[in-house]
Amino acid sequence: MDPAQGVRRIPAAPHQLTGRVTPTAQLFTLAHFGIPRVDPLQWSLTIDGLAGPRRFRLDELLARPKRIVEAVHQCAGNPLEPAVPTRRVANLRWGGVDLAALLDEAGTDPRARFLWSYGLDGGGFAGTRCDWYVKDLPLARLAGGDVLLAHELNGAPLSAEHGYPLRLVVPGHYGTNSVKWLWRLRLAAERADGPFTTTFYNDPGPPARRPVWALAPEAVIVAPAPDAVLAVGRPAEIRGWAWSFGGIEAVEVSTDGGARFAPAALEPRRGWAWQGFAFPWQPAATGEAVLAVRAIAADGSAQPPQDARNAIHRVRVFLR
Ligand SMILES: Nc1nc2c(c(=O)[nH]1)N[C@H]1C(S)=C(S)[C@@H](COP(=O)(O)O)O[C@H]1N2
Ligand SMILES: [Mo]
Repeated sequence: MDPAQGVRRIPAAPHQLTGRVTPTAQLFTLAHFGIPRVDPLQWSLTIDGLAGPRRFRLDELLARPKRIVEAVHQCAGNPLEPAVPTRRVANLRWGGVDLAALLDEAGTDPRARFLWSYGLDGGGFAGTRCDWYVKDLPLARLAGGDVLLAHELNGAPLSAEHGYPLRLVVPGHYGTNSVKWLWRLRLAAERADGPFTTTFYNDPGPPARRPVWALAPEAVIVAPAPDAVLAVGRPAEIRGWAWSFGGIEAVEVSTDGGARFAPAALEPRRGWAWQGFAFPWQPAATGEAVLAVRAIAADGSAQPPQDARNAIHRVRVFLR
């Protein structure tokens, strides 16, 4: 593994996410144990447990129909600090094999309820040890469509840091679930029992601990940038992106630090992609202003003001 320790590269802040599809150069790289270098001829994917068993070589998977899915990709943040917002997010175009179709062919046992996915990486993390990075997923999400075994990112072959030769992509779920350097899929009746499903990546109750799966409603301000200087009396626009597992129904913007909010114009939901919002604004007085934005999901859930992964994003600007 290269290097033999975790990797955390965050090349873009929210105000740099100007493109609808995030260029790969702006995409963060996160790896708990380092980056495995894989020889494609030695590599294969095993499907077992309550399915198969089947084994696929890389050339067999690459020969299958390629599905393209545009989806938000968001890191849940440090699993030791689940309430800290990090706003590591991107909107990407993945290309790969439709996993539900592949499993149908492999044949699955009706008792199966969870998909366990294994990465080639493992080691020590925060007082725990594991042979492999293992995550799990309820099969109900698989039935929801578009879960991929991805071998392309933004139209190019996956690079080593993003999971070459194959990674899971679970649109609508936090990035931690999209296992890179995938080598095994196991179907089981119960949840996986490794540290990354039982110890880390669970949000506290009440009522019960919840696995960090579905994306909570969230929005980021792209423009104006932090500490931008805007001219009083000149039209400006506050814009950015909003997303959640089930899509966003409304975005509200505040220009007084979150005291009062007003509705922004919002693009309709398109698959698993993020939705653009825009809010025209004409600053009226000189000084400072704190802009804030909150997204409201279709089920009515909204963003907490603070102390949460998806806390409201605020940006300070100067008015002259
Ligand atoms: N095998 C493996 N897969 C992994 C990880 C990892 O450490 N090992 N990190 C996860 C986390 S926490 C995130 S946020 C995403 C990051 O994907 P990216 O580096 O391609 O942006 O990969 C996920 N998949
Ligand atoms: Mo992450």
